[in-house]
Amino acid sequence: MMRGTGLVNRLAMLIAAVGAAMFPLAPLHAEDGYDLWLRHAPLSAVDAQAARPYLGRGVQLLGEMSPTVKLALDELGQAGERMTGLEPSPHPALVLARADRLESGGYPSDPRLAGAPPGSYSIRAVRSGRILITAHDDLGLLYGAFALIRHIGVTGTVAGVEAFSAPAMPLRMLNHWDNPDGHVERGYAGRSIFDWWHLPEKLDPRMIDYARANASVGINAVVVNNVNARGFMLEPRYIAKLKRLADTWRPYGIRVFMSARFSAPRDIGGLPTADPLDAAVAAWWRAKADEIYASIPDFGGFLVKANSEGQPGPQDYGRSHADGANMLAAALGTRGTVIWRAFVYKAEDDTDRTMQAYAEFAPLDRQFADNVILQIKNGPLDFQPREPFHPLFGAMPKTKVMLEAQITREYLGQATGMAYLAPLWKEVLAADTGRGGTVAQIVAPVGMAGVANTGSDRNWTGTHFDAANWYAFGRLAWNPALTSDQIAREWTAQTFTRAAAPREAIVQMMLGSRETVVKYTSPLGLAHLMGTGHHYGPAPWVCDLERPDWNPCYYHRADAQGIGFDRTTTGSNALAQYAPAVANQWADPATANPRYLLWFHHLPWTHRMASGRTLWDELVTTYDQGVLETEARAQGWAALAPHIDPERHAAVATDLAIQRTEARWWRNASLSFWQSLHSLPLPAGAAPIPERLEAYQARTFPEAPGQ
Ligand code: GCV
Repeated sequence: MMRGTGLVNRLAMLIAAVGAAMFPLAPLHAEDGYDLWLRHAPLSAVDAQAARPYLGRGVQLLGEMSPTVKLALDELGQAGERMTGLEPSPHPALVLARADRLESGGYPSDPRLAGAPPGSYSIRAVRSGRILITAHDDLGLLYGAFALIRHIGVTGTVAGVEAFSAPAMPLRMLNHWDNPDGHVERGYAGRSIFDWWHLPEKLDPRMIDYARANASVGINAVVVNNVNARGFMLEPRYIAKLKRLADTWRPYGIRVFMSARFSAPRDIGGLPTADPLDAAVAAWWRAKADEIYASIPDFGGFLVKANSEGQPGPQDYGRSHADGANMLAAALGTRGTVIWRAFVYKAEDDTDRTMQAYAEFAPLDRQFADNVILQIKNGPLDFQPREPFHPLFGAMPKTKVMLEAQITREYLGQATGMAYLAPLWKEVLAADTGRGGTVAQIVAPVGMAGVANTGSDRNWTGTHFDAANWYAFGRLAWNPALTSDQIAREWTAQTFTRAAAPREAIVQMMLGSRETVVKYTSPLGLAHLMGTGHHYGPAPWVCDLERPDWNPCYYHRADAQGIGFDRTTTGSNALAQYAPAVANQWADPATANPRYLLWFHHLPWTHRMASGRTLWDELVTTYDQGVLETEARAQGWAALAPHIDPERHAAVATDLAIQRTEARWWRNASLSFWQSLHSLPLPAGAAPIPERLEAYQARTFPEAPGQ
């Protein structure tokens, strides 16, 4: 029998603790998840009385009423009604004050606000039990209101609410891979939330709830369409649709951006070329930008995927990425920003795919215009369950760079089970590049983008727990120093329960959940082992796709003797793209962190690991731990039934049961394939593989979503 992992043991203890905890006092009714973390669950009678003066509609305002301030007041009103269930207090004690109006109310200024970035706010306790929310701008007041609501929502009380908070990054952005026909590329939560067909006349109320959710965690920019863009979305009818969204979201502090297809001047402009150095092309983009700004004065700019996976780009005309980006940047001028993606790799280039973006872009440092941002995925491959950080971070000190993370779980189980991604993003943000700071420090002057996981499903994200990833993305973009635990605790208290024992049990389940997925899909630094096209399920055997670097076998390089991609000096030498101090940490398989072992090294199956096991036995053990952890999580959740409303409890139980099945499938199919190469036996005590390899290979999923 497998021994329980630390996580499994912790979960077992928590199950026992939850079982012993008191049953909730209030009856739990079915909830569908639509309200996300903004459901404002009722406070206890005592807490409601205490919170009443600080929530509700009687807030004192020092400053002009504006659409954004009105939203802040409405949010406080709504939160007050739902959390306290009481009429507004006859003695309200909350003051919302623009910093320039504090004096008129006789309140002291807050020096921390001087020079603070837009959206910053302070919350202070002032005379006679009052709470004062101050900001330089209206958006700061809205963010401050959400912060107060969050604090009460999480803790049940206003005590300890004092805070000063400033966003760490100016751009906190969602990238939607939503197509105009409603299909979402890599979307697992139904159809697109954007109803392009009925816009601009008809506005789905979801567009308001979406903006509320974003603003509540500080997200301030949205790219509404897929980076695999359609040219026609730049036509006037789409600009009118976009304007409706921009007008709706403006009071929430959200700027709209569009993905632009580089060949648009040809596709819809009637020009024979899209060459960025062609004067007519530049003029076309300039006119297009003018047209957009005439409708949307605060339009954010264009996101561009160029010369990547078949998308058009400047290289089609022998020009560089900088030529392409700068031409678009000139069209926008000081009005907006071009966000240019660094996700490029070529079929005809047989260099290690993970090295191509660095090779392409690092020499272009200094060549990009001021209003160009290079958007770099967290790792050099493609949003795998685990990758080392992208070597471009820190390698382009003269270029504005931002981080691109994926909230939708393309490679982490899609919308089944649980995979809380804050630990993944924290791992990248905290990585020391050895070239001027951590990834967080390098991107902080610019920002972070997350590929959205929203869809038309009633709960927005397919599974209830995927909403935690949306929430965590926003919170980390606001403050990358927050810990994964803190964020999970906040989200859980607001989404499920404030009661300590069940809340902690849920937090523990969340914290290890991404690692569990790593263990049963891509242990010890393996990557890109998933099914072709839909990227669902295991397919390490695939080796016949037209492009070598689309094949799992390209990445694992397994044969009878060993497994892993040699990226040291004896192999592709991708290590050389990192700062020497970083490369040195990973260069020696004996000392490299096992989490990146097979990413950087090709090793014999018999390689002795630090644990004393052979590499093969270690792989089996890790897959098995992953399986065991999915089982422990399902059991842990079952024990929470008394504390969670039945509708959401049942939905999550189903998700976790699916994940348990998928974990076994990944384990069995992968081990079966590795074993077919080397014929080594499973270590003693490991469960036999129930089916033949051919049976796993024969599974097909033409209906899998998100392709
Ligand atoms: C939008 C991966 C995904 C593609 C995605 C691409 C990208 O390859 O599978 O669906 O395309 O990344 O980030 O551009």
